[in-house]
Amino acid sequence: MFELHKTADSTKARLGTLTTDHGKIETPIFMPVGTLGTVKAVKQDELLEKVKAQIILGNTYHLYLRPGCDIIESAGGLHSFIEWDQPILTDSGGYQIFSLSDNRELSEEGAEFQSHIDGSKHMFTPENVVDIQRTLGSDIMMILDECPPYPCSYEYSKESMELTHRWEKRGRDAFLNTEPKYGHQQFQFGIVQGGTFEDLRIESAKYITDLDFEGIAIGGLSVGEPTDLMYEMTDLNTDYLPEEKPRYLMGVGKPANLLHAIARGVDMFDCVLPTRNARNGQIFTQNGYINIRNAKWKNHHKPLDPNFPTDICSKYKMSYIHHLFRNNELLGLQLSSLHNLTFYLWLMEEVKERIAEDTFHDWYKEKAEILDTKI
Ligand code: PRF
Repeated sequence: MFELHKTADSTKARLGTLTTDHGKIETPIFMPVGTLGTVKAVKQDELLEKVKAQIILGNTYHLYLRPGCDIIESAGGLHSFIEWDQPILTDSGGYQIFSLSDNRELSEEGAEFQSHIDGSKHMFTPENVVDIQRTLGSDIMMILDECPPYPCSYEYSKESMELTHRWEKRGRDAFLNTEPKYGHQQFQFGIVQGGTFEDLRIESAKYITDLDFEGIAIGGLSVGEPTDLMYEMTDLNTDYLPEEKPRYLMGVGKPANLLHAIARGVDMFDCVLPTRNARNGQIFTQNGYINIRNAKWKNHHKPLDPNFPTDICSKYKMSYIHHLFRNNELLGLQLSSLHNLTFYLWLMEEVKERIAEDTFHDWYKEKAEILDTKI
């Protein structure tokens, strides 16, 4: 399902193709987040034709709570329900239980939690999140894990990792003993944990590799640790992951973070940052990022970047976009979300070209610095 075409000369950057029944994904790739079956403020046809998204993300936790598995199943699965005929990856819910729900309780069996919507009680187990994701029908499903906070003691990180490992073994068995529901293949990715401790990260990478998932995610990072530590752990993990499997760094990140992680051997990313920050007025450009709410754009009657093919860059005056934001107009959110995602996918194309031409190494650090600068 994954074909590795190339590993760069002087970095660990890779080119690959991930093949699903809903289409091919050329890596490195960024996956827009559509938690509830919608990438906020962006229509499916725009995602496909303008953003050029190759795969989007959904969340088991949210979709299970609302609208619920019965509705999605009777609609013919998530692809059919949301009218998206391209690949979908669903996260397992482990992470969302920790970040969203009230009163969660972990046991050997699984994670019990109270819905953030109505307080009702639920239990996720390694087995039932496989069943739920079978019902959603995602092309790639994630295993149930625990993502410990940062900072976190060595003892807690170790115990948590060991629990996650036992859950991953059970989840893998459940996957191998069940069938897809809608006639298309599904893959399952494991998740490496281990906090910010080198020996645990190595142990986890080895353990998860042995379970022979179709792909492997690096979890537990970008949870508040210093950026350099995130890069260090990522670098360490990819050293212990098999070459022939796709690697997915969960919940990352800013454009600069993507470049640095790609140089360390990561193939896939997801993050709410481009859409969430778009809604706060942060717009990414080839020369750095701006905040369109800033008063300095009030009288700026020119487009932002005539060379970039989004409406926000080449069509509208910045003063107009600024005006939309100052008045909380919905069009501002739509234009900025569409732009930021288009920018992220454009950046992945730039990366792929440079890896193919062997110029990635000379380009990415300086580019990362530029992209991380406020204009
Ligand atoms: N586990 C899962 N989903 C995630 C994470 C994780 O560790 C992260 C960490 N940044 C984001 N999303 N299941």
